[in-house]
Amino acid sequence: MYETVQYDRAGAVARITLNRPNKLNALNDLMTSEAQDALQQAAQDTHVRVVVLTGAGRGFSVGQDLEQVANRPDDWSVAEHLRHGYNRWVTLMREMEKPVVTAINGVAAGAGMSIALAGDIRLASDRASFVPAFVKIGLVPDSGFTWMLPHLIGPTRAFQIMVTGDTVTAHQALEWGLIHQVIPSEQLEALVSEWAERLAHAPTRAIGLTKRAFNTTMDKTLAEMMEYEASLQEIAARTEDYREGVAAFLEKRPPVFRGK
Ligand code: T3D
Repeated sequence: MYETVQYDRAGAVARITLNRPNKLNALNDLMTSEAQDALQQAAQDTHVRVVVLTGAGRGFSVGQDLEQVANRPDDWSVAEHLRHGYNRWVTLMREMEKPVVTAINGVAAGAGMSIALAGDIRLASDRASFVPAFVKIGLVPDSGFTWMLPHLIGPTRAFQIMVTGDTVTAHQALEWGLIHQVIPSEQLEALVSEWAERLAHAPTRAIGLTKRAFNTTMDKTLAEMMEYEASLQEIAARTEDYREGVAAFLEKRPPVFRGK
C-alpha cells in the first residue's frame, strides 16, 4: 500500500496511478520513492507483461513539487535529488524489459513531462497539454528531457520548446511526434485498456529486447547496431514465443504468446 501512488494489477496489466490530484500530482519525495518501488514491483512480477502509468484527477503530473523546494536546507544538492529521484525513475521505465504505456490524462509539466515522454507508448487525452516549465522558473530541462526531445522530434523544435517553455497541445504533440495518439478524454480509459491488452498478449521478451536495442542505438554506428541486434536476436530466437510465432504462421492460426 502506498500513500501517493496507487498500484493495481489485473491479469498481466499493472497500473500505476500518481495520486495527489489536488496538486495535479506534483512530485514530492514520497511519491518519487513510491513510484520507483511500484515500477520495480511491476518489473519483477512475472505475471506482469505491460505497465500503464497515469495520473489521478485532471493532471498527469506538474513535475517537481515547488512547495518542497521552498523548504530545503541551503546545502541541499539538486544533482543528488535528480540522480536518486527522477533519473532513477526514468531509467526504471526505459530499462524495464516490458512495454510501458503512459496514459497522459491531463497536464504534464517539467519532470512530469519527462516522465510522460519516457513511456514506450504515449497516449494523450485531448485535454492533455505539455508544459516544458523548466525555463519558466530559471532551470535547465532535466530527467532526460534534453536527450529525449531531440531524439523524438529533432533538434529544431526541441530547442524551441526548451527555451520558450511554451505549452504544447496534445494535437501539436501528436503532429510533432512526441506522442502516439490523441484520444477524446471520455474514451481514454477504454483505449488505454485496449492497448494494454494488446501488449499483454505480445511476445514480451522480444519487446523487452527491442527496448534494449532502442536504448543502445542512439550512440552507436550502424555497424555496431547490426552486430548488437544479432546478439539480441540470438536471445529472442531461443524463446518459446518465437517457436510459437513460427508454428502459428505455418499452421495458419493466430499465435498465443506467453511472454516466455
Ligand atoms: O529543485 C529541483 O527539484 C529541480 C527539479 C526540477 C524538476 C521540475 O519538474 S521543474 C518544473 C516544476 N513544475 C512547474 O514549474 C509547473 C508549475 N505549475 C504550473 O505552471 C501550472 O500549475 C500548470 C501550467 C502546470 C497548470 O496550470 P493550471 O492553471 O491548470 O493549474 P494550477 O491552478 O496552476 O494548479 C493547481 C494546483 O496545483 C494549485 O494548487 P492550489 O492553489 O489549488 O492549492 C497549484 O499551486 C498546484 N501546483 C501546480 N503545479 C505545482 C503545484 N504545486 C506544487 N508544485 C507544482 N509544480
